[in-house]
Amino acid sequence: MSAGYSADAGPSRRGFLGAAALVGGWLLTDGALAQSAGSGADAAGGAMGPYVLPPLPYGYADLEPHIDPETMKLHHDAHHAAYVNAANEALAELERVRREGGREYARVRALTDALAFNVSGHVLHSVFWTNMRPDGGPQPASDSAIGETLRREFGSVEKWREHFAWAAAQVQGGGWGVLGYDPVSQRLLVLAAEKHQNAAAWGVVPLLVVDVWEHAYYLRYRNERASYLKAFMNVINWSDVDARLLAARALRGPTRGES
Ligand code: MN3
Repeated sequence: MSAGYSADAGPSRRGFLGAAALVGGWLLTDGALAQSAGSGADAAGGAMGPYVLPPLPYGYADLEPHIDPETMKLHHDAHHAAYVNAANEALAELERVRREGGREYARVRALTDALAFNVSGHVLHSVFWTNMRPDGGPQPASDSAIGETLRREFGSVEKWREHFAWAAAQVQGGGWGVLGYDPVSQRLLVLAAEKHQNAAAWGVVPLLVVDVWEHAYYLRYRNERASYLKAFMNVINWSDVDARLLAARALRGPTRGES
C-alpha cells in the first residue's frame, strides 16, 4: 500500500516511473523514498541520517501461512533497522574522519566495508518487502512484461523458477537469491549474493530478491531452506516485479551509450 501504483490496476510505465526513483542505481519505491526525504527522526530505525527504514506494506501476520509473524517482526524491526542504523553511522563516521583527517584515515577501509554491507542490506530488504504480498503467487500474469521476458529468456517461468531457487539454495552462509535487470546487456540475470554485497554485478537492478539468511526462515523452517524457498514462491508480488522491470528498462547501460 505504500507503493505508488496500484497492484490491481496494472501499473503503467509512466505511472511507475513517476512514482519511482533511482537511488544509487537501485530502484526503490516512492514509499521508501518519501520516508528518506523526511528528517528520519521518527523512523522506526530511530537514527538521523539519509537511510530510513521503510514501513512494511502489510501486517506482520499477513504472509501466513508461508512466513510467520515473529519472523517478519524481528526481520523488519530488528534486522533491517540495524542495517539502516549502521549505514547511517558509517556515513557519520566517514564525515568525522574527513573532518579530523590525519591518522583517522586509517579507518576508511573498515568504514567503507561497513558502508557496502549495510547499504546493500538496506536496499535488498527494501525491495524484498515490496516483492511480497499476502495474495501473491508463483506465476506472473501471462500478458505481463515480466512473464513474457521470463519465458523468452529462460524458456519458461518454471525453468526460471527452478534456476532461481537453486541459486538461492546454494548461497553459502547468509545471502540472497536475486533476479535482476542488467542495463548493459538489457537482459535479466539471476545472481546469488553472499552476505548482501558480495557476488553482485555492478549496475544490475534487483527486481525480485529472496533473503536466505537464516534469520529469514529459521524460526519456522529450521534448516529446511528449500521448504522456505518453496513457500516464498506463494507470496511473490508480481505486479511489483513487473513495475520494477519496466522502470529498469528505461535505464541506459553505462557502456551502451546512445544508440
Ligand atoms: Mn534479512
